[in-house]
Amino acid sequence: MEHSLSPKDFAAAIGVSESSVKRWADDGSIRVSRTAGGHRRISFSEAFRFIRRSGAGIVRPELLGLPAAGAAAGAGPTGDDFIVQALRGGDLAMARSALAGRYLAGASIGALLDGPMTATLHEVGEAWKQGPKGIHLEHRVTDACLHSLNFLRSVLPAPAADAPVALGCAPAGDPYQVPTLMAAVVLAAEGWREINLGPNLPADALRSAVAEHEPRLVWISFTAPEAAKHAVRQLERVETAVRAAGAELAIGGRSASLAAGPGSAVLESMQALAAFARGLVAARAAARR
Ligand code: B12
Repeated sequence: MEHSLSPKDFAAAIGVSESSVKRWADDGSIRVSRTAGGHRRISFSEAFRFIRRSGAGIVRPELLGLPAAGAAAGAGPTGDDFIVQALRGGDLAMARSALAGRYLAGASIGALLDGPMTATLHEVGEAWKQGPKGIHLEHRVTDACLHSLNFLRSVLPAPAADAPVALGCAPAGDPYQVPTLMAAVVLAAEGWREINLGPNLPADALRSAVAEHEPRLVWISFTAPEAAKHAVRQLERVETAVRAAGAELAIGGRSASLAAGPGSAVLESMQALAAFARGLVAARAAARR
């Protein structure tokens, strides 16, 4: 079940009176649901949407699932460094809190993922060469990234009923979980209904998902070089299925150029993916006018 707050706790979280929150609920500024007993409840995702939109301050972040020290440090002037340290130390609560604190203070999800989260993973990728300690660090940091990404994903606003669908994966033989989940979170933040099929997805399974869900956008993230080279043979058929569904294909990742054919564009970053997705939405809106 989704986490939710009473008006009293939400008021305490942002340092306003409970009656203000009830007034905002009644005039529609905050969407509430009702318990069986008729009491108002505010979902975490609605609380996050309201705070980010209104610029409300956060007085008691722990009520939003964010340890106070992390939320404040993440939003402060050395926020990037704090996020890197929390992820590197495998401190799940601090990491999610620092990232969410920055997001609530107005940072874009794409910038946070391309910035401190990717920087941490790249740095850890060098530590791996130093032996078992580096390898265990690699696994621990991956877990902290997955935890933080799933937390952000759970507090983003639910997509609109008519939101476009995006689906994506990493290809067969590619075990990398983080970049494809990043793509899902970025697209969710853009208002898309995202379906992340995760790592190691056979091309046939991707084609079947495209036929079933009729997405507007399909992403594939390539990290493992061998898997990317193997995917070259499959990608053409995937592209045909994607175009037949009226969708666009967005590919990226450090080995994407090994998989890309002459006709496929490689996007460099999560911020580029967000811009691409916005472009598709704008093009559709223009076509309807
Ligand atoms: C975590 C990790 C692992 C974990 C993965 C765990 C998991 N469950 O996900 C495990 C332990 C499995 C692993 C295994 C291996 N790994 Co490894 N791994 C990493 C590490 C540290 C992080 C990978 C990651 O998640 N990166 C985060 C992503 C977000 O960063 P990014 O790829 O740069 O993505 C950015 C852009 O490319 C773009 N992007 C990415 N995808 C997409 C998709 C779309 C649609 C778009 C638009 C954009 C986009 O946006 C991102 C953000 O800016 C990297 C280091 C690194 N430099 O990435 C090494 C790294 C990839 N691994 C490497 C190696 C050598 C291995 C192993 C061979 C040995 C080992 N380390 O144990 C095995 C091989 C596994 C295999 N079958 O291929 C090398 C690869 C070198 C090469 N030849 O390419 C790296 C680079 C480390 C290094 N510096 O040597 N690894």
